[in-house]
Amino acid sequence: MCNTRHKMKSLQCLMFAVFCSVAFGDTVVLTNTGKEDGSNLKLFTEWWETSVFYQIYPRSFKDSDNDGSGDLQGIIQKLDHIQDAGIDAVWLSPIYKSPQVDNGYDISDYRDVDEIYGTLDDLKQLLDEAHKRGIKVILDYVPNHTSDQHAWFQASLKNDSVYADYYVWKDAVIVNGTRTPPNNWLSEFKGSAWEWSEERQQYYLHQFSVAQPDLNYRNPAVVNELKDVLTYWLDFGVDGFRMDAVFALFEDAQFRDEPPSGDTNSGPEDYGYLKHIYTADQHETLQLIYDFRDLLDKYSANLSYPRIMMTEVYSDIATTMLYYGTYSGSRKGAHFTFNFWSFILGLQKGFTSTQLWGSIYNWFNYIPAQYTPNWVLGNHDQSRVSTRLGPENVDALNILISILPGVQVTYNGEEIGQENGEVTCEQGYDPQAIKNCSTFNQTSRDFERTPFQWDSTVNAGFNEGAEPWLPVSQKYLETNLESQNVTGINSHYNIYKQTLQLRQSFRNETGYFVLLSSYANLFVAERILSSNNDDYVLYYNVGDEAVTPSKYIAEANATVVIRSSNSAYNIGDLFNYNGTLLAREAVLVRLDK
Ligand SMILES: *[C@@H]1O[C@H](CO)[C@@H](O)[C@H](O)[C@H]1NC(C)=O
Ligand SMILES: *[C@@H]1O[C@H](CO)[C@@H](O)[C@H](O)[C@H]1NC(C)=O
Ligand SMILES: *[C@@H]1O[C@H](CO)[C@@H](O)[C@H](O)[C@H]1NC(C)=O
Ligand SMILES: *[C@@H]1O[C@H](CO)[C@@H](O)[C@H](O)[C@H]1NC(C)=O
Ligand SMILES: *[C@@H]1O[C@H](CO)[C@@H](O)[C@H](O)[C@H]1NC(C)=O
Ligand SMILES: *[C@@H]1O[C@H](CO)[C@@H](O)[C@H](O)[C@H]1NC(C)=O
Ligand SMILES: *[C@@H]1O[C@H](CO)[C@@H](O)[C@H](O)[C@H]1NC(C)=O
Ligand SMILES: *[C@@H]1O[C@H](CO)[C@@H](O)[C@H](O)[C@H]1NC(C)=O
Ligand SMILES: *[C@@H]1O[C@H](CO)[C@@H](O)[C@H](O)[C@H]1NC(C)=O
Ligand SMILES: CC(=O)N[C@H]1CO[C@H](CO)[C@@H](O)[C@@H]1O
Ligand SMILES: [Ca+2]
Ligand SMILES: [Ca+2]
Repeated sequence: MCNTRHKMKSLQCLMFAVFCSVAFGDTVVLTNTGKEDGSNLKLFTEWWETSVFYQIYPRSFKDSDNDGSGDLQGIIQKLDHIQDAGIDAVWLSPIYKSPQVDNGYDISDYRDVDEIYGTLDDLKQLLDEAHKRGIKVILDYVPNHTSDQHAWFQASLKNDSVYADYYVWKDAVIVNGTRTPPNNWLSEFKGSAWEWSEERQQYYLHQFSVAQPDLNYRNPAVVNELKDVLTYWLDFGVDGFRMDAVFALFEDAQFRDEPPSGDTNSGPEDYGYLKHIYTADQHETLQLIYDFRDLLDKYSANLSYPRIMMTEVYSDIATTMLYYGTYSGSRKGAHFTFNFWSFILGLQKGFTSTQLWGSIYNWFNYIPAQYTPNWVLGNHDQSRVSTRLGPENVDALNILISILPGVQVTYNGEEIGQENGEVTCEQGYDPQAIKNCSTFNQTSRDFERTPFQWDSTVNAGFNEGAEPWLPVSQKYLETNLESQNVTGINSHYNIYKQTLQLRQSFRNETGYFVLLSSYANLFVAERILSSNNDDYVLYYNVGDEAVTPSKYIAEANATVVIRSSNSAYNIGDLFNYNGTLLAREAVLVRLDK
């Protein structure tokens, strides 16, 4: 096993790692495409493979007309910030026409923009302005269901000859004279997944809220409609899609009851009560994802760069990988499927160096070599990383995911270390959470959706003073972009920006080695560029006590390139292996040759 001192090991250890099995925390050699095989380096040639994607939550980003909600013109006003940060692409959470029962995840017209956000013309302008700055634009795509206000559903209710089978309708089962749903399936929002329609005299399926009927993907007309929607937006000029909740597209054709999960925390009405073997990750769902990919590849064939898709799946890690495509690579799926495992599901506050190691290694261990890794710290459904893992870890984590190979994803606000906001149940909008105020603090996703903190003016510069749809966090005077950009040489934002700049030089690499090590509280990630042997090493003290790197690592001559905001090092300093790294301090060095 590879217990050589860090500096010595690079190449020797590479030879070793191919042959020896890896124990948690040991130095492990990886490549950009996966684990262990150093000879199998791949050049990332497509734009998205090395891009930084920035998720914008439009309603909370920037309110241009002071009506309380962020909008497309607001995003246009802030494109300079996105460019300044060094971001390559943005993806917008849903902006489609919607009754907003579920914050835009209930769509009533797939081809139009909701008036909260603006118009199709505004979106066109946003695309033009972004493209002018070299920034690509990804739209959310919500195929799991429509709004019950959607014209298709309204027609389906009436048994319209064209739309009758657009949704999943089933007859009631009469038990002892009482009407009951066709099976035991549960909604993610609690209770039966079936709702009786007096009008149609049948039940319809809704895996989410009653107002979000599931589309019937077994009807080829529905599949064609949804493919047409993709083509419509591609023609409009978007660069790709982020596909929401795709695990739930198909259900079992025989509508079999699901077995109990055995989860003792779930009551019989709770989604977790059943094991979702007939409503999630169905074989047909994967085939459809692969078909969507074919559509994108065909569409892109004559274009100067590929249009892409990314999928949102919270399945187990082996199943998640199937959304990238088959293990053999015979069929491709998403360009990438979000890695929620490494930094969201895999880590908790107080994590150890070895847990961090394992959390990253896990993704490399499962991802087939032909697919591109991706690294995600947070999103609109998760407590902000600053709050979830601690603000003192934000710089280290931003630097870390930037030097790992592949795609980097930033949720708006992570670049300034924004923490969760303060929202009461009465102010909240998260449909599941506001149903029960006594559990709102634990369940609401409103906390991570409060307005972006731009500066120290009224409402943090989100707008001109109108009451925002969700309150601006009280922490905005301490944490805002302007103060970090202007005064903070060593601020979260400047560290983020420096890291993205450095990342540019990793782009055209024919491949590189990544080494992960864990020595007590000291986490080490090393990246060696193959073109010029530039060797970058991140030393990150994950613990609460100071550590002396030379206790674990042989001395070298190394220059500090980037460091966390709690560090006493300056850029350009010689790194002192005999000195101490403070608790949560992270220092990225380049080894002198
Ligand atoms: C940050 O400051 C620089 C230099 O003054 C300026 O060019 C840039 O636009 C600022 N960025 C933001 C997001 O304010
Ligand atoms: C139907 O009614 C009979 C007689 O009351 C009872 O034994 C049986 O359990 C009932 N079946 C169900 C499914 O409730
Ligand atoms: C609509 O069609 C379904 C399936 O054919 C049928 O069961 C139902 O009774 C019809 N509803 C009405 C109101 O005609
Ligand atoms: C791409 O270009 C080729 C050659 O001009 C043409 O035959 C083909 O139809 C084009 N494909 C698409 C999807 O436009
Ligand atoms: C709300 O949550 C509390 C705590 O879990 C529970 O006791 C109560 O029954 C819930 N109320 C409703 C209406 O579901
Ligand atoms: C929710 O959190 C707020 C802020 O910490 C607190 O004031 C409130 O009492 C909490 N509500 C409940 C029901 O726990
Ligand atoms: C990477 O390669 C592409 C294509 O050869 C080139 O356009 C681009 O400028 C290169 N980027 C860097 C950072 O060298
Ligand atoms: C660091 O550089 C100095 C001056 O060039 C040299 O004498 C020394 O041996 C180097 N140390 C290491 C560990 O390479
Ligand atoms: C660091 O400590 C080692 C062992 O105590 C010593 O040999 C070395 O000279 C020290 N290096 C520096 C730069 O002080
Ligand atoms: C993973 C997930 O639940 N995705 C979306 C699918 O639809 C529901 C209901 O609209 C949304 O809440 C989810 O965000
Ligand atoms: Ca507005
Ligand atoms: Ca479905």
